Amino acid sequence: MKVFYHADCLLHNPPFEILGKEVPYLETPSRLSIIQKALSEKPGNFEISDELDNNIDLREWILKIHESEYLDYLETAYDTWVSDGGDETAVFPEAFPHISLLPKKPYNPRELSSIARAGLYCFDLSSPITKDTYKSVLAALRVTLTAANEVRSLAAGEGVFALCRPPGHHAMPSLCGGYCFINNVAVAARFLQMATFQHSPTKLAILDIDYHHGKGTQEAFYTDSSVLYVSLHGENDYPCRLLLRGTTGDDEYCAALEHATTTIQSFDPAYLLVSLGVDTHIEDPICDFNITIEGYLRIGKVISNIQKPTLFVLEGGYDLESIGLNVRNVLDGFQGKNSLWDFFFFQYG
Ligand code: SP5
Ligand code: ZN
Repeated sequence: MKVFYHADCLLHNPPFEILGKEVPYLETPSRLSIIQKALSEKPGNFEISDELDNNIDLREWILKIHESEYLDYLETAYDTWVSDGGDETAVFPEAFPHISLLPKKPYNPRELSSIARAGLYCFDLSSPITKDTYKSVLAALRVTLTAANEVRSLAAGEGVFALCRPPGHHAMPSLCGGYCFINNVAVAARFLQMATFQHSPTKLAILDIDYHHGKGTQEAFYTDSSVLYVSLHGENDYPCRLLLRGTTGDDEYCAALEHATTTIQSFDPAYLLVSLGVDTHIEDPICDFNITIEGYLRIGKVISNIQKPTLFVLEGGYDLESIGLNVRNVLDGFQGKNSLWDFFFFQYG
């Protein structure tokens, strides 16, 4: 399987976030390096490339999902913040301007103070903007769209992986949050539809297996019957939707996933996009599911039953001990390569 990756995705590195208290930033660059290392241990299964398609006009495609005012904010937020006297570490919201606090008349958002803007375009305290954040955000999208270009030449049941960060599925037209800034998968879906089939938007399915609900992705396509969004996520958890209970383990999860794959098969999309989060793992520091390392092999196998050209894009997953194997196992399970056997032969063969 081809894997696209770029070192600029490592640049976004805020020192902390606030989850009730100040904690080290969970969505850390080492997530990517660890996954890259795990994939490169299997050179026969994964071909990693950092040669990205520099001809893609990212702005053009971002604007299919996001507001230009918001893109303008992401690009200028850090410099404005610092020149207004803000801390050089990162743009960090300290006030969230509720609609009742905003001017009644039409106003130019650029005229708001940088503190007001930081809270206007962000919904939590997990998504600070550092000097290099915008560069990483663009790199993540370029990795994703380069991989999307590749998916067009794949056969049914083959896949390509966009190994990138920051993730995207929480990002809304004018809002960052949940470690997300630009909705990589949503932009890729529009890119695939419009660049491939300019005249008749072809059906696509997005399967979101991150622990969290990808509200940004869901809303982008809620009224669009050409894109089916299916998400398996934890109930009563951030940002609160329901499906699977907190104790969900491999069996229960795979049963629900099989249900999802049946729905997708009957929709019969041209391509499948997978929001690949492994924060469903039993040791994940912020999530409650109990998926095991071996469970991810099964998950990959179930996804392969959909038998479509498939674009995997990285979302969450915060247990640094297991993240490499978890991601590799989904992709190996999808490719019909059983890492358990490899492991066995490595240990005892
Ligand atoms: C892409 C992605 O996975 N973003 C997730 C962002 C989650 N941030 C909020 C974490 C809140 C943690 N609350 C712990 C509740 C445990 N049940
Ligand atoms: Zn998540």
